[in-house]
Amino acid sequence: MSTKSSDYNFSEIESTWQRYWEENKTFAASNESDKEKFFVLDMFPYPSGAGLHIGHPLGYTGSDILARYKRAQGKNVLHPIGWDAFGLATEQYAIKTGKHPRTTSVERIGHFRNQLKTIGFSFDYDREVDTTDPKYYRWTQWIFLQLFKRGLAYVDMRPVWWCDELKTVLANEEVIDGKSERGNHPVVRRNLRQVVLKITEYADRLIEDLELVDWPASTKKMQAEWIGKSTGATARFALDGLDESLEIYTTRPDTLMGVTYMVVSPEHPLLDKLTVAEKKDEVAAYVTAAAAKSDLERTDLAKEKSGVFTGSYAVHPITGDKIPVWVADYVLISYGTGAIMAVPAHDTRDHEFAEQFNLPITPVIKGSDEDTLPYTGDGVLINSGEFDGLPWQEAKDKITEKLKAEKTGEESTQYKLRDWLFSRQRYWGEPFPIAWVSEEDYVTAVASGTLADWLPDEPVTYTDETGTVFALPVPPSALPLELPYVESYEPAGTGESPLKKADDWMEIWYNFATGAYVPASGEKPEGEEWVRASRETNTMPQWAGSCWYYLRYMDPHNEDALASPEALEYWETPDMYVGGAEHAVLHLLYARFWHKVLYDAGVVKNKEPFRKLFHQGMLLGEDGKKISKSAGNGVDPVSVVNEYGADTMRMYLMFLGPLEARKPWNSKGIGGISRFLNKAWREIVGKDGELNPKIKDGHQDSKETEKLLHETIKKVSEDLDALSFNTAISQLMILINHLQSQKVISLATAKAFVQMIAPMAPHIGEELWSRLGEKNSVGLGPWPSFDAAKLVSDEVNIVFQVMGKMRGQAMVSKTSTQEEVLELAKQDPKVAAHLEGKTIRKVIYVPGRILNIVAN
Ligand code: ANZ
Repeated sequence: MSTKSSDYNFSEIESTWQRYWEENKTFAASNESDKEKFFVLDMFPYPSGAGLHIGHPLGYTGSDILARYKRAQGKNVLHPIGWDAFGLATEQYAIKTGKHPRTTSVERIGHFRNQLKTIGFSFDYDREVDTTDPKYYRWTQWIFLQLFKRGLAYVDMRPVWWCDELKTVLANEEVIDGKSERGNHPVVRRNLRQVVLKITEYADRLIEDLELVDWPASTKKMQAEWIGKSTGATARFALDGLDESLEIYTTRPDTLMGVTYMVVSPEHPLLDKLTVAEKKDEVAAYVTAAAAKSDLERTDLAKEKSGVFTGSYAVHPITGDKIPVWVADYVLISYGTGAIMAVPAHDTRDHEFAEQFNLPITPVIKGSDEDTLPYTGDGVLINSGEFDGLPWQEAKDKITEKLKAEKTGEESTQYKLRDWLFSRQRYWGEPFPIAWVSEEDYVTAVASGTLADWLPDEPVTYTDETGTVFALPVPPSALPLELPYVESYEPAGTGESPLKKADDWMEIWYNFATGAYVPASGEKPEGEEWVRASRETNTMPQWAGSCWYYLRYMDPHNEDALASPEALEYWETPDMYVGGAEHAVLHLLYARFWHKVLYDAGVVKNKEPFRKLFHQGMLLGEDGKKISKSAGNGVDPVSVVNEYGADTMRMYLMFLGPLEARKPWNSKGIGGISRFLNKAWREIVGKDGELNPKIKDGHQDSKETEKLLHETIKKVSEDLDALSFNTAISQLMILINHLQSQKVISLATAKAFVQMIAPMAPHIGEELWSRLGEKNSVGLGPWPSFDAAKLVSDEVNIVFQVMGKMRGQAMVSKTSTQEEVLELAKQDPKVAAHLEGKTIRKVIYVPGRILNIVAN
């Protein structure tokens, strides 16, 4: 199949081949194949209102080239796409347009799919997943039950980030600098009932197993730092006049003798007791002010320190000295114990604080005579009584031992990682597959044995002023628990989910054995498995669906399991994952956590989900600034496709620079790629639309052409493996320029050239391939191979010397004899000039290098 045009009519060619791929399912991956598999995964898009932006085709083109290249090499390639359609983006678009999120999602997905199709990605569209499809989220809920039964889910009142504007709770990761990541709105702390996942239980494995993956070092580092494992000691300071002690966490127990004050965070449970009567008002005002600040603002070194003395004193565990206790917001409740021993001589923040409030500063570590305070380096102990003279590392152990002996402290390991706040007070998300029942009904359900495989050892409970309720898992056979249709899905702004309005779904008579339910307003059905229950009003966050979608691609229509064991075994995990570095922590950490839970459940066989990761760099606007609506510097991929064609856009995106580099779009350069593809076209297609007559089957290409062709095959293959597309394109440009300069080229060479441009510019690749007389898709291969022997030229450069001085050089055949080379040298005018009137006494010939003539 091909078009008939004699000119490079990209729009006709592109739509022709897109139709061909669709009709022939050219890119369908098979679950029953003897071929070696290759799984190339893209971070799937959330189909927001705006449609594709230029960042999508950037990464997607890179992964598509790899997928097409591996397919041409004969691999069974899985290159899927799907839709991350739950969550805030869709819901906000729905609220803005007044269309239900369900309608909106379907529409947006259709729009995204159509747009992607115009770019010619080799996705297997039969394997599409949509996180909002009950057939999909059935398994998201099933994985939640796996977490639930392992005791990895619990419910708790939590101080959480609340955004008034978005009317929702945000995860720590969604808050940047006191503002919501999405929309940049202010956030405050608020106590709300939340579902929380114990990701902290996996903290060590999440650090250790980073060793197993081939990821950018910076991303691994960010994950490790996010988990933030540190070792130190906790110490308990008695509180003067109170029956309690204040526990602190320090990474520097060696500095214990340099403590000059203590600090508790504004949220610390002991603060009220610590605050003396005359300080109450001041402390209360301070606490209110701190609640409005983000952790980052509070701990920012550049910010001025603030705090209030509580009026109370702690007692030093070794010296017995009285130490003032302050409240200050640079100490966070969420880390360590929420209280610190302050050592202003050796900690930067403490030093700033002490200077500001005129608190004493006692150096206890001496590095050299030139120490300036705060001194944070290593050294030996001073001003530390019995510990004086000890090197600091040793002092850490000694002091910790002493605390331990006196039962006022011990070693401690802390993590920055917090449990994962896994609920949103929103409509557009997966419902939690649990039902809240009374203790009595819970006991009945447990005793019935019907849920034996799905109950946690410790019941998940929640207590408020009305009493305690117990969470029963929905039996997996009753999944999916479908999200009820509600007319009004706008967040209430009270912290209650709009689901609360779905009365007949929320308040129910519930059959714990089957998961069946009827509205609580009706009559209770017969049978002891029918109990009064309430649904969970929260829904899961958008991260849920994206935690495991790569597994569903392996077997997307399976109704009995998230994927069959055979499919999981065959496809294992993606061989390459391409996506933005903005996901370095959140999505990539959450997905790793879930994968490990599935590993523990025996569902998957690999410890890590993404063995190899590649981040495409950020594409900036033409002005070199980050693309944003407000800057108006966006690039619309659809209009680029309309103007230049998808192949030109794809190639140009890859030619802008290394895929991983951050770089600006430049509309001026695209003409160069357009000319390149036109050149390629002209080389294959003659003026009359028939094959260019310069292409001759069986023609013997020149040595030079052969060598360049084989060099190009080698380089392009290596570059595509390394995702180094810009250099591959440069090499293809060199080749096409050379081919243009030849009067005749062989059919084989023309074919190899087309095979090599096809992964990058697939439509023109298919068209030229068919013009060369081929019947199958070029995408199905083969991939040209190079002959190493052809890479080596049989000519070498020989330097001519006369009396040791260079006088000329020439390319000569490797097999040339000394006599032949000497003849050649004598014909060189410069050599001849230096030999004039002289007699050749001796000739020294180093084959492949030099011919030196001794003459006088
Ligand atoms: C005394 C000390 C002396 C400290 C010194 C540091 C240097 P990393 O390394 O990040 O784990 N800290 C402990 N809990 C805190 C909290 N909730 N909010 C803010 N700061 C807190 O940090 C551990 C150190 O950070 C701890 O060690 C403590 O200060 C402080 F020369 O204790 B250090």
